[in-house]
Amino acid sequence: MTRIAEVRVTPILISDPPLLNLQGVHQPYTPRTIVEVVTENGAVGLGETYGDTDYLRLAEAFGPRLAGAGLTVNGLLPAVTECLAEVGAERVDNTVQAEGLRGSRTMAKIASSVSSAFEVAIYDALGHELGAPVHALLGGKVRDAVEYSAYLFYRWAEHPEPDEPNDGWGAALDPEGVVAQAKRMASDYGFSSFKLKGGVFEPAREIAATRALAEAFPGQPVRLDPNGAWSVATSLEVAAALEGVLEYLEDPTTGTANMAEVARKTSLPLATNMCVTAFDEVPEAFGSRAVQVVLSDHHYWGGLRATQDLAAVCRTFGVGISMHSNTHLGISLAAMTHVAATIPGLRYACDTHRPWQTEDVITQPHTFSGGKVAVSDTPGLGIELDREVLAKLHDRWLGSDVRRRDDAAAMRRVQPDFTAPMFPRW
Ligand code: GKR
Ligand code: MG
Repeated sequence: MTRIAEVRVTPILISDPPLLNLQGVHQPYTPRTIVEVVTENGAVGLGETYGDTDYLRLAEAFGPRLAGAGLTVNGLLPAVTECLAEVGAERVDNTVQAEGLRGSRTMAKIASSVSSAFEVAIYDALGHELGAPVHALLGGKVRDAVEYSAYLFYRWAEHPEPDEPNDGWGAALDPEGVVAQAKRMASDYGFSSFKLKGGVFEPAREIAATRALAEAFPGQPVRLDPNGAWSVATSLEVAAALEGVLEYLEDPTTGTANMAEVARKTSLPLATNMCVTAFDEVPEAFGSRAVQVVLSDHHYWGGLRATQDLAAVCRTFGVGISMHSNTHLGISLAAMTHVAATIPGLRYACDTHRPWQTEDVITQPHTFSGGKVAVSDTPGLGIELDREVLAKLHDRWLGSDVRRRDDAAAMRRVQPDFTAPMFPRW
């Protein structure tokens, strides 16, 4: 079997619209790391992960260590973890606020997020070598298309500076704006599940927007995710107001104990991508019945096989599974689609930020039909790197000093006294 000849790690900056959340607003440009694993036969496997300095530095340090290795994913995470112990990380923090709305930022999570990019790239390369799609390497698809939800955001029309990217979607700051955004998402992409990112305005305003969505799309699933912004009491008030309206309430409050208390007192299922973000957080959360749906993210759970493992654990405990998303490009969407295609009992449409990205590093960006992405049966992930775009986005990275996602700093350009609120905000 062929071996790995070379690994390339390329930092890029991708444009991002001014989407609002609890911690501020998305920056005009956000970093991602693109990984290429090249085999001795010249097959290229692609991976994508976060681009913040700690992730990039680790990916750059680890990549060359794969030269000469086989196309195997066993042992990858321990090797990346060992490399991280050598290179270190600057921003490690066990509080749930630390990772910009993705739960805590631990050494283990930095390692698994970086390992996942190499794992995906190795699967892609292996698929090219064997002439098999990644889903087949993961055991085979159980569906031909994966359903995604419309990920709705309160947002400004534009970033503050005139020369910054403008995607033309316009502002959405009230129920009418949110419904108009949802209608465009439904007509352009065919989505029929809707998730509103909350935690931006006081709960009553977000309840009104959620109700407006439910009225505009009768019978279609609607979710609300304030990223843990509310106290237990506020969560229960919102839950009472939206019982019968929401499919699930996502991370109303912060911490497993608080989520468990809310879960005990509402009939709404609670979903999370904040209080259960790693395997060692599962026993407490499942034991206390704090969550009814885990939103997996193959980046920070450690890759595609880890996502399948998580799905098996969730199945065992009767907990639902779906997928979380952060700003990402087509390599990650391909990886999400392949792994989601292999998971039995995926009852909820997965999240994706992809419609918000106006650029991609793959030659044929995915299309959504009826809110779904077709599962590719061509070898590997079924995508090809657009080297011209990669070079352009890398040049942008070289010419900029943006080295991490910092929504609070982006918000301070407009509100100089803004600080990301401590939990709970309301
Ligand atoms: O992109 O603003 C955002 C989201 O808030 C993201 O950072 C979250 O991690 O999408 C995420 C979520 O579901 O919490
Ligand atoms: Mg969430």
